[in-house]
Amino acid sequence: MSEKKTDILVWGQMHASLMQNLERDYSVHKLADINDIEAWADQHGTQVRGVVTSGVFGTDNAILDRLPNLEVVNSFGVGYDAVDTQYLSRRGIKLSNTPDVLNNAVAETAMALMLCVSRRISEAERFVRAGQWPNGKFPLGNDLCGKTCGIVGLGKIGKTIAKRAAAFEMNIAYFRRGRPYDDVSYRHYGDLRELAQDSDYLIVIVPGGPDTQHLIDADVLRALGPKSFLINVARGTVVDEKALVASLLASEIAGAGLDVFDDEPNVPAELLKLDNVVLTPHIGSGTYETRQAMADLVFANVKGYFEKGTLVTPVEL
Ligand code: 8YV
Repeated sequence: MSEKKTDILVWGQMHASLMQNLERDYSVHKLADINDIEAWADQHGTQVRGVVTSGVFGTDNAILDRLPNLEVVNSFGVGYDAVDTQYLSRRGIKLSNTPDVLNNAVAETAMALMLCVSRRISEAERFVRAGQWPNGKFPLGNDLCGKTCGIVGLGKIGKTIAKRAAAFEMNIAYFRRGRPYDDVSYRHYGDLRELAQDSDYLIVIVPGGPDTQHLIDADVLRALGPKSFLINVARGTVVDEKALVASLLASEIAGAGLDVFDDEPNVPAELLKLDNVVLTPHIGSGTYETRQAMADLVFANVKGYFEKGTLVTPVEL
């Protein structure tokens, strides 16, 4: 007789190959298909040993409370701010994420947004499509070459962005509270306002969560100034969105490239009307190659945990 498969609760629509792998080897319950969570949990809650979710879906403690034998949460994405790590730690539940495999894709998204806002690519394309080219010339943009790229959060993705921006002959600077990193020679700022003041492009790539909530506030935006741009590929929570909208409407900064928002998928209506803002729907890691690598890494973590008792990329709780 074949062994009973381990029960896993999958939080939402996941990468197709990950779902295929999970459904082949595990007994998969899909949260999206469950209408009455209480009734479902009464029947299956005690069997569930694993949860598979994403950085965007996160988890909900009220649901996790109904899974008394839960051992592990495997999350698709590097950011896990939507998971209550203190809760997991209290219950002794392990967590994995997908670091490293998405460094390049997110860095490329940051570069794309930076190029797009500096050279007004989206606006220029709208100009051509609207048939405006025969009526006159399109306004000029800004070089990246020779400008200062200020990076808020010089972690693995931040360093990948720095390398790519350096290849565009930008000057690289970064913000880190306290001491500079020993392994980089980029200019260090311990004061975020000072970095903003000296940056032509301020790229935000710190983890989300309470520690970085509204790190980019009205003061930082004012310091950035009317000739400089904000790029956010981190989390919407890191930027005070109301302050950002106000600052854009008052032309206190030159523009913004935003891949993440406070209340995704809702984007403030004011931003939709602005030509100097480029808006993308949280596509930072969204390439075929990277999403496949992320899906494979989530599955390797699930397998690693249930077959060998070890996670490939555990989050220290
Ligand atoms: C999302 C991300 O997790 O890795 C992260 O932190 O924000 C993204 O990669 C991914 O889009 C979830 O589907």
